[in-house]
Amino acid sequence: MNLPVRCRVDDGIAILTIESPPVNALAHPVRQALLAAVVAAEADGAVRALLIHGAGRCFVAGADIHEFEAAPREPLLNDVLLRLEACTKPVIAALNGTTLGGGLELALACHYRCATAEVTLGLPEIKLGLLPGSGGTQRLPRVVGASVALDLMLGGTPIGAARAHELGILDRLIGGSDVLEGALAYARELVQARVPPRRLCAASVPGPKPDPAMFAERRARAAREQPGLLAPGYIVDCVEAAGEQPFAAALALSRRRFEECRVSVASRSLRHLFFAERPRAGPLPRPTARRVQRVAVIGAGTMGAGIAISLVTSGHEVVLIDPQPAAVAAGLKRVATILESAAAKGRMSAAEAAAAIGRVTSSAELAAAAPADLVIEAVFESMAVKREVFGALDRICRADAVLATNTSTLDVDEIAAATSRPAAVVGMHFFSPANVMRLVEVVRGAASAPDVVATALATTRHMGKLGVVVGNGFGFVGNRMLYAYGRENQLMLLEGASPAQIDGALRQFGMAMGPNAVGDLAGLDIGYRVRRERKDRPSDPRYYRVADALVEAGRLGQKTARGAYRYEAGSRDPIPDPDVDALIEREAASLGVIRRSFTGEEIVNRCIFALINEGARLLEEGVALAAADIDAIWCNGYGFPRLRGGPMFHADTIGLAAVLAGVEHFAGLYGAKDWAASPLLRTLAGNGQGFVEWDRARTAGARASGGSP
Ligand code: 3H9
Repeated sequence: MNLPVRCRVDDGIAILTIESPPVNALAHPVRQALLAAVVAAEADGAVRALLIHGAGRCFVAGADIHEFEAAPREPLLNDVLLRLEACTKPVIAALNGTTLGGGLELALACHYRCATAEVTLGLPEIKLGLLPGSGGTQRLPRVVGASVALDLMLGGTPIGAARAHELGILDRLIGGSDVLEGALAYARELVQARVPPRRLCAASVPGPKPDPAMFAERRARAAREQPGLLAPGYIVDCVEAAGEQPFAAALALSRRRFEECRVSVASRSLRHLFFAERPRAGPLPRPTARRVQRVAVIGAGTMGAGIAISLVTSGHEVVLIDPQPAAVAAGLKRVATILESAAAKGRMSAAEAAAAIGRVTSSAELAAAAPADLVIEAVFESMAVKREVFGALDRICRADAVLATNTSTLDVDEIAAATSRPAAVVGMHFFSPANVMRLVEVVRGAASAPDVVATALATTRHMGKLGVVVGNGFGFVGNRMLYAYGRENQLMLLEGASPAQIDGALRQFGMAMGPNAVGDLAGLDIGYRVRRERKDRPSDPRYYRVADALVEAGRLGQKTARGAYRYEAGSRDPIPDPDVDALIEREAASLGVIRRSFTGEEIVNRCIFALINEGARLLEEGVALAAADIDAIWCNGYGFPRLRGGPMFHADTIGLAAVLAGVEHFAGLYGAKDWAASPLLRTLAGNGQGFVEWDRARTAGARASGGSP
């Protein structure tokens, strides 16, 4: 049997190699094997020191996050680390790669630590709504002091080996890339010098100095900056306890606090998103993506320029194409201004900004797309215009080029049909501003070749973005759900809720912005135009009536200082406007809608249940491939609260039976046209299951049948 920890002895040094792909996470079998290997090496008379390292590109990337769904199984990592630290022979951690969370806690429990220069290490537990639960809150402050330890744990951002060496976390930096060779030499030095084991848990090693004012300030800041999470305040408590209580007592406190965080909804949600946001490996080997270096971006507006920025900052060469010379000039200027300002703010060096700017050229001719590996079209959202562009690209582009459209709602198959090579066409739906927003919906058309989809996905990843594969259909996943959510907003406006009341209730729920403020920010004319392009536009006269009336009154949103709110010059703060109330009342009266008052709970339930029900429909139809994909899309593109894990995970949290009851309640009040419960929602609720189980069953089923889910 292959044990996840291998041991060989090299001239008196026991080399323990943790080998548990892909990232050497400290799952139960790894903990068992590590404990056994330490005990055996200590007992082996031929061994004078132990050296622990990881196989592959990680030392250890932490505890196994999958295991946090259940109660911890012995041996607990805490106990393994205490046993390891108690070892009577020197134990050296040789960090060969990424060292995170429980991985760094393991290294801190070792008596000495060395690493190669390219290693990064940190305690990112906070990003999962957790605290370092295996001694990190106790051992790290003993090495770097309370303040730096709090910076590392509350920020969760890893640091490089050089900085860790400066801080004393690493005792030795190893030259070259082979950690083992350098670490063995270091271990022999330590053995020759007869250094004793150095234990951070020893009573002789003091915890950080008590500093009540500093801890109070950190606690207040943590509550302000990371509301809704238990972990930040608990991290401060545990580091404070490290200076006030014996090691064992403070360690026990940290363990209890870790457990409280582990079972919290916020941490469960963040862990769900951690996996939802990993690139989906799928059950089969992924088709190989084509190489993409040269990209043509068609359309030099805000979207085209934003896409170009993301491409050049990730090393691609871009030609920005627009038939209007003034638009090209403005697009190029926008690229340069944004990159220069990023350099001025210290987000990149001036040299990096200059190099990125140097990678973008421009043209007024579509023919400039001829050498491109990938073309991304970002022109006006009109089927006629897009078909014309794709027809021309078909004549111009290389046979192996990937042709992507950035449409947000139009039919990718219809666009592809304008070419003689629909297999080469795919959707890449960027979100605005494209240089900032991480999400890209990669739209798989009926004819899109697997390697074309893989190329779009790989390119988004290379751009540092999150690509989620979705099917073709009006609005794909994100915008189609937005229409259901927005529909309820619009209807409630007619029925008597004000824009500020609806936005306030949804912000209180955790949405980054309310739908009315979002509409004003994006421009109400955009949705207006899209609704007119929509083939299956509902015939209901109330459908987006308020938004249409605002546009028809010239209230396009922030850009005209008037939309669902009004705006003072130079300010983005929405101010409720009695003119809007009057406009809505007029529209309601003309449609015969009776107005009434709303509670915040009713507002939230109508919008969020509509969202969940539509999400379930998208799963049934196969437009969304997984509930986790929907969650990744809504948390990254639409400001859904991460601490609720996305709409589908939130549905699981409140229970699908309760969601179904809510949907049926609204169906009774407002009719089945908008509120017919999704059959999938009904089935899962009936079986007492959630969307997480549905995802799991689909993945397992696909694996068994050798297909993709
Ligand atoms: C912790 O340690 C708590 C302790 O304080 C206390 C315990 C009591 N577990 O991201 P990638 C999987 S909390 C399980 O695509 P990359 C990942 O799902 C933990 N699985 O690669 C993916 O699987 P698949 C603190 C994990 O090169 C595969 O590995 N640690 C874990 O872009 C490859 O991942 C963290 O928060 C894990 N810990 O990035 C670190 N990590 O192939 C979390 C990864 O099936 N991990 N997987 O889709 C990361 O930040 C990145 O994965 C890493 C590699 C930088 C390591």
